[in-house]
Amino acid sequence: MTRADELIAKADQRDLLFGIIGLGYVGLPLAVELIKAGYRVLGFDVDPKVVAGLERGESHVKDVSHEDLQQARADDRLRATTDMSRLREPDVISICVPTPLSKFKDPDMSYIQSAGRALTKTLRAGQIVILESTTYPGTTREILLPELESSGLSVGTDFFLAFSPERVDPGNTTYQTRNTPKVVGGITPDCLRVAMACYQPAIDTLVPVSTTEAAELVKLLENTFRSVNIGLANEMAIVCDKLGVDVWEVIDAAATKPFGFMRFLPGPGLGGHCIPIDPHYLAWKMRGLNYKTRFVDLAGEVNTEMPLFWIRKVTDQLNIQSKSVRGANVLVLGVAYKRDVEDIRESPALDIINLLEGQGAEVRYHDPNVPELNHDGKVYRSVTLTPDEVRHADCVIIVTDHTNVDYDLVRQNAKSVVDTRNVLGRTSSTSP
Ligand code: SAJ
Repeated sequence: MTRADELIAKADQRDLLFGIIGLGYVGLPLAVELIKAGYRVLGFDVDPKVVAGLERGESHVKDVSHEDLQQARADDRLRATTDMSRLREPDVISICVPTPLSKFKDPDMSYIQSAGRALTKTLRAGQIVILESTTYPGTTREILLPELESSGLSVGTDFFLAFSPERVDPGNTTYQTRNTPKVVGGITPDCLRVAMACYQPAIDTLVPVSTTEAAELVKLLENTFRSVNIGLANEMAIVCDKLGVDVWEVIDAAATKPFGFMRFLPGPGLGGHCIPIDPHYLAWKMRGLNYKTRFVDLAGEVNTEMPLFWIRKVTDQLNIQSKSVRGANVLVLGVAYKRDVEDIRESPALDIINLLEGQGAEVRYHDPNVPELNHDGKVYRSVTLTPDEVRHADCVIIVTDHTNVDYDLVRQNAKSVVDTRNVLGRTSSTSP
């Protein structure tokens, strides 16, 4: 029996110990799903607070309830550690670490590289390593493979290596880890076979592709698709503004086309830790091959420009009141990067606050999901949304269309409103 067959047989018997490096919004939901499928999981994280919390049965990930965690920890099937020397124990290791951008918008591969180095120290025959972090095409083959083979073991015979992009949409109650189809690509055919067998009990639909590069590109295509289409919607907002046409009416009417159209909406810009980041991984890789990914770059430019577009609208509203931006009171309504999340990473609200303060405005914010904001070394606290607070503002700019905000209170009391999400245009009630 080959090592691949041995691992597949163990997966079939659920007699595998699954290791997960990185117990965040991707790793922890995956751990819970694997345990529900009958596996045991040993989680690895560099943050002792995360490990201690999990050992106490406390979830730090919104999509994983304490009950889920308690259940997973029953009969000791979920353990967590910071001790990377224990990476020899698991038969399968999924790497779910961050892949941010450096300040020069280049891929920051440091998390993947340190996971690779830790794995090389403990790699043993009969293990499979699966990278899940979003990254540029070629990472698995060019970065991880040589690192792991520096152990002296050979891929496809001693150990196995695959790429399977995470597709977690935080807060999505319809699509979660088990029922979101999972793309898998292996360095060798046996790597693919083993990876599929390991995931199969925990994931409803697996989508094999021919190489790890194909799997890496699938994820980048998915998120670049969103960035480019959101960029088009934002450009339409600028076009309609110049033509004096209501862009929301135009998009709503276009969306009645039952085929060949997909609705995207203009907004304050692009936030989150996926969509503004992932396309830059592709652009960076292609620059190295002397190809300029013009669509990707242009969408990024249009999306990045949107905070400035909306600030001009604030200036227009203040002008109507014969007020300059300098010394004006502006209330920013919503700072999270999208509706009903508490995440502020890459949020365009941060750019809007910078631009307003840069022109001398007095800025306050209200966001029921973000009670405190640490930004550029300054601490802001969310103000309570009251008629007086709204009346105190010379202009209210709606940046995030949370459903738990009383927009009627804004409609009735604001001197002026800049509505980047067309919340007031969409609703007469209190939520979009
Ligand atoms: N946005 C717009 N207009 C739109 C849609 C989004 O301005 O029409 C803005 C949002 O406000 C946000 C940013 O773009 O600031 C990104 O929004 P998103 O809806 O793409 O949400 P994300 O960043 O949470 O993206 C995640 C991604 N999931 C993964 O990477 C696994 C993405 O692939 C999903 O398609 C997306 O969730 C989703 O569909 O909700």
